[in-house]
Amino acid sequence: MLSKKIEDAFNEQLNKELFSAYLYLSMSSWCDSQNLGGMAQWMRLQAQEELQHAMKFYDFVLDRDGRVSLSQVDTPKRDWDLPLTVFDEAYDHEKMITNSINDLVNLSFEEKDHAAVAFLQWFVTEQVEEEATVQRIADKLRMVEGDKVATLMLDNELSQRTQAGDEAE
Ligand code: OFO
Repeated sequence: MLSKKIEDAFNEQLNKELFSAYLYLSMSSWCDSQNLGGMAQWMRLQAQEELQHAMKFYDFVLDRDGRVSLSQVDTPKRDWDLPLTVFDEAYDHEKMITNSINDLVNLSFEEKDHAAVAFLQWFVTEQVEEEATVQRIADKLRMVEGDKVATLMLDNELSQRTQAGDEAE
């Protein structure tokens, strides 16, 4: 059984993961509008991965005999000036999510909820990967800034992503 505090915090995180999916889908549609199909594909798969994260929280709350409580998902931004801005903002977003996961771990320790602590370890590790991956792409975009051919080559590289799964880049 979940404490009320843990139940509320996990439901809040479920909402944040759904917002992440919304944000990345919006970023995908913007990339598509700029004819950057590889980046659009990468972001679309990232959105799907965020839905998988949301469902992990959903299932955990149900498995612990808690109540899932869905709340309104914020409207994501829809326009950016450059692909670099998109990935820089994705990186900032992931840092915010990492802080949020760390807060959940702290709360789970306070509540002495060992199952929650164990569950969250997957997310602690996942966030290292989430930040590193998106930061690497942003750094490459910074290197090629203004070079259209190099940007298209990077776009092509990102089109190689085929999975939304946890092991996909
Ligand atoms: Fe769910 O990791 Fe990104 O936001």
